[in-house]
Order: sequence, then structure tokens, then C-alpha cells
Amino acid sequence: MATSLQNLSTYDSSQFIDISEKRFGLVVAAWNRELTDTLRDGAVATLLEHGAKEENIYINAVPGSFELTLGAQLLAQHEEMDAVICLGVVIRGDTKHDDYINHAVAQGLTTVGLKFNKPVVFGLVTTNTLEQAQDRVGGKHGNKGVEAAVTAIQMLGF
Ligand code: RBF
Repeated sequence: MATSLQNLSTYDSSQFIDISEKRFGLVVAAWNRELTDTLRDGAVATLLEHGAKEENIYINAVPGSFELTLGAQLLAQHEEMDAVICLGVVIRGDTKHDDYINHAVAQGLTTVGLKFNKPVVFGLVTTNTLEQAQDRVGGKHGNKGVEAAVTAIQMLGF
């Protein structure tokens, strides 16, 4: 599943539903902050561009990506929340911490989405190097924050 073959930062918005009354919760990991700020900015800009109202976008920070799951649950449990977008960057180090975090987040966000029956988007950039991460937060592989927002909109139209 090479990212270079799947770049949703260019997408067809002609089928998007009206999101002007939809509420979006963003959960953004503070770890690798410079990178996750860019993911957040891409997601917010995309939601606004497609008609979301600024006051309907709720941005919440969590310490690290591992906390995305609980952050998502705390937002998703509110009935008026339509979709939750989780953003983080996990870069592989010398140990296997990244594996544990990534699997826990993937499993956790899947569970939250199914529990509350609403889109909970996995906007976790998982890379071997800092450069690979930079390429995916507004670099040559697009901005995965943009793609996460697009996914939320698409799933709301499902
Ligand atoms: N959080 C991230 O969002 N990205 C990382 O690359 C990252 N690396 C970590 C490496 C180690 C060794 C540890 C212990 C934590 C790391 N975290 C990272 C933080 C993690 O997601 C979580 O916030 C903390 O483990 C506290 O639960």
C-alpha cells in the first residue's frame, strides 16, 4: 500500500454532501508538534473549503498518539458530534514503541467508530524517518490531514 500510489490530497469533491451543519471533532497529538500542526491545518482548511462552519470544528490536543483513542471516544460519545478526525505522527525509533502505539491506535479507533456508529478517521502518519513524515504533512506525498478530512466527509455521505 504505497503512499505514492494513493494520494487523496487530490480528490473529486463533486459527490460531497452538504457539511454546513455537520460537527467535526479533531484530536491532535502534541508529540512531533510541528508536523501534527500541519496535519491539523490541512484538515481544518479542507473542512472549511467544503462548507463546514468554523464554530462546528472542535480541536482538542492530546499528549501523544497513544492518547488519540481516548480523545476520540470522549468526543464521539457526544450525540451531536458527526465525525472525529484523529491526527498524529509516529516515527520509528530504535525500539518497537512505534509498533505498539500504531497497532493500539488502529485497533482503538476502529473500536470507537463501531461503538458510536460514526466516522472516526485514522489520520496517523507512521514512518521510518522524519523525512518520510515531512513528505506526508504537506510535502511530496500530500498532506494526510487533508486526506483525513476528505475521508470524514466521504464517510458522512455513505
Ligand atoms: N507519540 C507520538 O505521537 N509519536 C511518537 O513518535 C512517539 N514516540 C514515542 C516513543 C516512546 C519511546 C514513548 C515512550 C512514547 C512515544 N510517544 C509518541 C508518546 C505516546 O504516544 C504516549 O503519549 C505516551 O506513551 C504516554 O501514554
